[in-house]
Amino acid sequence: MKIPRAALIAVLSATSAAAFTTPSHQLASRRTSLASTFQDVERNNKVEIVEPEPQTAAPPTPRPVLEAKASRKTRAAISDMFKQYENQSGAAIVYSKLLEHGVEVVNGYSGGAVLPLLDQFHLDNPRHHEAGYKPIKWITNSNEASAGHIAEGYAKSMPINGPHKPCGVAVATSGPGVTNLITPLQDAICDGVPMVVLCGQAATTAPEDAFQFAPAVGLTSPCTKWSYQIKSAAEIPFVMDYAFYIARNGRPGPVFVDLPKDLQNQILDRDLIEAYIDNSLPEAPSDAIGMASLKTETRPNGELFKAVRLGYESNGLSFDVTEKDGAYKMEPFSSKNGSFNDDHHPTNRVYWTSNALSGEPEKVTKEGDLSLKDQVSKDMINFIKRAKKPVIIAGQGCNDSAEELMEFAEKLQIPVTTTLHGMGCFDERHPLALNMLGMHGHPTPNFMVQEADLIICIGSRFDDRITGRMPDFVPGARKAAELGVGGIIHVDVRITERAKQIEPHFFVHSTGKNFLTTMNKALNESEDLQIQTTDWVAKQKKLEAEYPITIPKFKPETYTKIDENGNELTATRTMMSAQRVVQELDKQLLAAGKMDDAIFTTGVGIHQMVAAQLITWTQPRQMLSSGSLGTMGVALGYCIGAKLANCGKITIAVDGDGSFNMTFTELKTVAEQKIPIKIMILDNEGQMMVEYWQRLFHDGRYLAVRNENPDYVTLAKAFGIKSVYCDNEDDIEEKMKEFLFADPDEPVLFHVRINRTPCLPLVAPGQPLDDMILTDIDVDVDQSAAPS
Ligand SMILES: Cc1ncc(C[n+]2csc(CCOP(=O)(O)OP(=O)(O)O)c2C)c(N)n1
Ligand SMILES: *[C@@H]1O[C@H](CO)[C@@H](O)[C@H](O)[C@H]1NC(C)=O
Ligand SMILES: *[C@@H]1O[C@H](CO)[C@@H](O)[C@H](O)[C@H]1NC(C)=O
Ligand SMILES: *[C@@H]1O[C@H](CO)[C@@H](O)[C@H](O)[C@H]1NC(C)=O
Ligand SMILES: *[C@@H]1O[C@H](CO)[C@@H](O)[C@H](O)[C@H]1NC(C)=O
Ligand SMILES: CC(=O)N[C@H]1CO[C@H](CO)[C@@H](O)[C@@H]1O
Ligand SMILES: [Mg+2]
Repeated sequence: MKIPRAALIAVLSATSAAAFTTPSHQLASRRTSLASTFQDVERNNKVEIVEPEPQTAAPPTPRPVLEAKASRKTRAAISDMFKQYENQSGAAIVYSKLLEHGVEVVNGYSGGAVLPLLDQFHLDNPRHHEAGYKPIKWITNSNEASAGHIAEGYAKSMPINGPHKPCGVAVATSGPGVTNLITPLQDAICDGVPMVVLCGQAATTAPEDAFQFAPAVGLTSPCTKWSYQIKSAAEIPFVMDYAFYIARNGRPGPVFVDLPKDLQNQILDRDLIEAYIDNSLPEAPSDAIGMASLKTETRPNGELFKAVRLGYESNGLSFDVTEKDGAYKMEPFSSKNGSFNDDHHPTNRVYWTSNALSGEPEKVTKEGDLSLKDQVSKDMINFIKRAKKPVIIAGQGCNDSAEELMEFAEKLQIPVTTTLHGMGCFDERHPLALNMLGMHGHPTPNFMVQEADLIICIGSRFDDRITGRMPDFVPGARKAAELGVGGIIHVDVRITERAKQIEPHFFVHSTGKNFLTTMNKALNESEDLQIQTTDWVAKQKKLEAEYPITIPKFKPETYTKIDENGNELTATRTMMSAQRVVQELDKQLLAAGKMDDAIFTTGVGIHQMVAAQLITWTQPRQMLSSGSLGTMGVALGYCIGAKLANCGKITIAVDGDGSFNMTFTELKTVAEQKIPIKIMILDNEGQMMVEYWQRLFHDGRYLAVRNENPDYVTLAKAFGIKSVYCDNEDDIEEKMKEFLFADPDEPVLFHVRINRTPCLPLVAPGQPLDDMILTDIDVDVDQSAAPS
């Protein structure tokens, strides 16, 4: 499918690109009708071209002519835009694009297939001489999985008020380099972590099944938002722009780019640019040709233009090539067609469904704008205002709107519970804070979510870890809905989340921030605002007093220890629980006024859930944990990444011995780069989370859950890292202080020997959310409940 070059070079409009974009919310606010078919009507209208008033009496130009003209204009702009990469190698363009996208640090590992790209990072590479920019910091890790986890930790914690949205970058070689990255990629797609992974690949000219070839795109497609192997160095500018856009926008996530070695070395000369524009930019998407095509779109002023459509045929997005003072930019353009587009351009629409939750087939639906003037929005505001037992579930989608959330909750006195990734979006020092809900949630939010008449879920996807058994989830809201006085409101940036787990009465397709700001404005303007929740908040206080999280304590014991001279002696100590140690950590950071400056990472296990429960979360993006995939071994990598992105913060890995054992080779990076992170190993010589399930569901037949650990203090020494040890309640205060505050500029490893305690409460898998195991006694559990 070749486009004749002659047709393209013809007339080029002398007018500049007249580039501008209209934010999608402005487009949305133009809608007024509530008809459920309105959107479709509008779509049909949109397709028609609004011709500008003809200035002379000339007849209107036929559409095909306009399209051809627009196509030439866009192709010319692309040609100009690509000039800045002329004569660069593929690898050099990749590096230039990393700089353009604000990348400051890259983690990775070497290998033959990635050498051209790797060479770009070398400070002696001539490209950096007098280039007028700060070269990207390259960090070599101990394996590619670590590089991925570090990139994730970086992205998860990177400040969100900078010029670029957060994103982590990892670089590796082909074959085993790629397969080692599968775990972080899956981890990132599960938890919505923006990350761009760049890997070498055997040359396109290599024989079949060449050395270190792996079907990288096939392997990574299921665990990325977009995975693509470049077909030419000429594609790289588009590939990199699209990679960063996709990773950072909509619900963020990972992207994989496969870079065959010959194409890393390919020079993008003028001929290649021209051949690309002529032959690889069809007028309709084609996965066979490449990842870019042109698409006819209409600007809000009615002007027809050709957008650059990037990505795969089925899931692509449109961009407007704009020019300002000779600098070209790819502005995202909502093509208002399809869920992939809508997932990246929230429509700010509100969808109301009657009989939601009731399972009745006959639904009445209405939709409108998220706006104070819109009737559907007004109905939603009234729905909220009259609730007597409302609860807000705040998820990661609130990570940039803590202030708005606080304003909203305070105005109506609505208690707020948070998911694992939402923790800190609502300051837990506030009386309305219910803390975390879910399988290991605090008892109070679990009880209150079940009893609530109205659930307002903002930026969370009703994961099974927070709902328990779905048919038994939110019985109170179901009952209230039957009586017409309550139900569910779900706010999500992805249209595809609508009714995925549970059908809401109102689905708001928007960001948490937009929703909360609109609600707060509406409440500011409403004169009859009455607090309906006084009894409900009183109930919260009562439940909190009645069902605190208990801190397991132990009696003093005598034990034998070996002193420095190898002599055995008998000594006394009081062992601690994970809960006790985390409580001390929390206490000291709060007392020192340092909580707002701390970022925590965890592995997976009871130490993770205990940290979630007992740390007083005060800031969004303060808890970096593998929530959805539950990846053991991430704590160290996340923590390194968090420190790289936040050098002024105290970054603390709260790790389990099993989790730490999986990835402690990364201590090498900590030592080599002198990254002053704090690593606390809660060593219960076992995998307590699994052990407890074996106790509950397999009659205590323990297998594969007891660890024989190395001496972590000696291990730290082997890497030249300072360490602190504690196994005794009597010492914990002082040792914790030393760990936290003694050497702020040095990495420290804190080995804490603890007793095996479970993390309670626990909602057994497949049980209703309020059916919690609260105390560690022999409990009567349903052994047939399939743990999952
Ligand atoms: C990579 C990986 N393998 C296996 C598991 C299953 N798993 C979940 S928690 C856990 C035990 C974790 O042990 P540890 O890190 O010591 O945490 P503890 O529960 O003892 O605090 C295991 C094996 C997992 N989550 N991730
Ligand atoms: C690229 O190289 C060619 C051939 O050496 C040269 O004519 C051209 O000016 C170069 N272009 C740029 C933008 O440097
Ligand atoms: C919208 O997308 C569908 C396929 O997803 C396509 O058939 C249709 O032509 C598109 N409509 C417009 C207006 O682009
Ligand atoms: C609502 O009013 C308060 C108090 O005047 C103000 O601080 C806040 O910014 C307003 N909120 C919005 C969203 O306008
Ligand atoms: C670490 O934990 C694993 C289980 O997670 C255990 O089998 C092993 O003995 C421990 N020690 C080392 C050095 O891996
Ligand atoms: C996963 C998620 O929702 N992350 C959001 C955190 O906040 C940033 C900054 O606004 C958003 O861009 C992310 O989408
Ligand atoms: Mg353990």
